[in-house]
Amino acid sequence: MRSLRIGAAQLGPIERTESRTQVIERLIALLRQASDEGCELVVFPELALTTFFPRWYLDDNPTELDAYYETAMPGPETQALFDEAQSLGVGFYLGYAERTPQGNRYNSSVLVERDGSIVGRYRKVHLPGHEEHEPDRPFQHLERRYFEEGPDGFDVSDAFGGVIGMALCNDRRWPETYRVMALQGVEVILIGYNTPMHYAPDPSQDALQSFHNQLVMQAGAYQNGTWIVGVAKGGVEEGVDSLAESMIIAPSGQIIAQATTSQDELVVADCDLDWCKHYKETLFDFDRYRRPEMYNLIAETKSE
Ligand code: CDT
Repeated sequence: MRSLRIGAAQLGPIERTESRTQVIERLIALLRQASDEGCELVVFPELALTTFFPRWYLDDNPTELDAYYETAMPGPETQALFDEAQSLGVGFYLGYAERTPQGNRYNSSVLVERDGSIVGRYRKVHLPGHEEHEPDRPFQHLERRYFEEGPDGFDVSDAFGGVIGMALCNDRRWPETYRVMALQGVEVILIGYNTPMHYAPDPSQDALQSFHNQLVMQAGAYQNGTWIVGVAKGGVEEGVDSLAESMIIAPSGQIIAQATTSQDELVVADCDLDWCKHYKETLFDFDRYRRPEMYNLIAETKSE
């Protein structure tokens, strides 16, 4: 048994006026609680340092837009989070908006080991939403305007005594996300998300947000024999209601722990990484049963 105690550190809303320092105080409070409860790895949401700014068309306010991105990780404000985590001996996953020295903008995450070193970086592959202002929507989803598609794919890291992978929000809806990491032996996939309850292009999906969240992550876990930790920034943020329901899912596909509020909340589970073998070495023994020569279309073709 290789047991890793993981904390899913769900966040409630972050208002537009909330400073980085205020948000980081909330993250540190969750980190301390996680440490008190014996967690070795804490998972924060996507874009965890600010309000979900893609909901606004900000061309008239480039100063505000620029301020949402981190130009260094750790940077002047996030250093306090790194320092606290290192002194507690707790590692973490953190989603944030990245601006590189070359000026590229990505929706990113980092994986930080218990000694404070960054052992993984991820740039969101599947960017949802739209590029242009669509004033008829009640709110925007301008990820495709404010970020570039991540160019690096899905790597995994040998860390925390296992094989750890990262994804962000919309990635969890795509089976390829999980499978590409499973083919590299992933044992835990960390996924931060911001999912508005209202989906303007097809509101018939609104009532299904919770179901779809569970459906994709439980299927991803089971079909790939991996743990999945899905962590929300939920609740009503600047008038937009977003799904909470952060959860930790076992390789069996079962939900082992789940948040009960839409606020800052820590959900803890002991994750036996050897549980993955039950699935990877039997029903989903890839080496024995997969037929990649039958799947060429998946890698060669974008759509019908
Ligand atoms: N952040 C993110 O990727 N959210 C999307 C919202 C739906 S597309 C507008 C998601 O897949 O949950």
